[in-house]
Amino acid sequence: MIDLPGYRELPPDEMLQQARAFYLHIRRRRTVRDFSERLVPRAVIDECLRAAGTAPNGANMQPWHFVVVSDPAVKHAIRIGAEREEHEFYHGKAPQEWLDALEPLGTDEHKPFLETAPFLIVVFAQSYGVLPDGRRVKHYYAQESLGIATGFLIGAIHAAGLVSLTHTPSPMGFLNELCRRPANERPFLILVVGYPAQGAKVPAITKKPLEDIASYI
Ligand code: IYR
Repeated sequence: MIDLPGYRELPPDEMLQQARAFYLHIRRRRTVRDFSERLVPRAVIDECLRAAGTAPNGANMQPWHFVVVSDPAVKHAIRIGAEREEHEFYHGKAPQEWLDALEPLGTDEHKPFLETAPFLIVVFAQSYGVLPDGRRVKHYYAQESLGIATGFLIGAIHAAGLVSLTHTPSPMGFLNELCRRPANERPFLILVVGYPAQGAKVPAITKKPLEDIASYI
């Protein structure tokens, strides 16, 4: 055990100020579907991924791998694979109730952003680890861990002044081959990252108020 590194207690007024400032910062984040082609420095993505890698996770197994795709040929192949799945989803697989729920978001099977945006971060969850000698290492709470790490990643991208879109084509099996990832890894989601297109529009949606999402007992 070591001393808690870098911990700094805040006086109550500063604590409230910081909590409020973070809320005001994070509530400006919006999921964007209209991306610019503008390039983003790779060093920025590196820092965002480092932030994601600090996330709390099951037994500190860090059961994740992030594949950053900028190669236009791979992005194109991902778009083709995703649009094929999405076509099925929007034309038969999805129940009407689900399609109705998506209506306000204006989504459809066309995913041009998978090619327009400079970076796609394909997030993989490792269901188990593999030692150099081939033995398997058990991973715990991989889904929860990945959710938290992806949250950190989305927050870091927002803090860097970029926008992102969580895209979850399903099934996503084709991503293992395209991203050259092994069988112990499952695609968790694709994070589309870049600048918003000029005049990018987002749906007029709101978040639930505090009283509706939390209670104190
Ligand atoms: N994966 C589909 C459908 C979709 C599902 C949910 I839940 C969303 O919040 C948004 C979209 C698509 O990407 O279009």
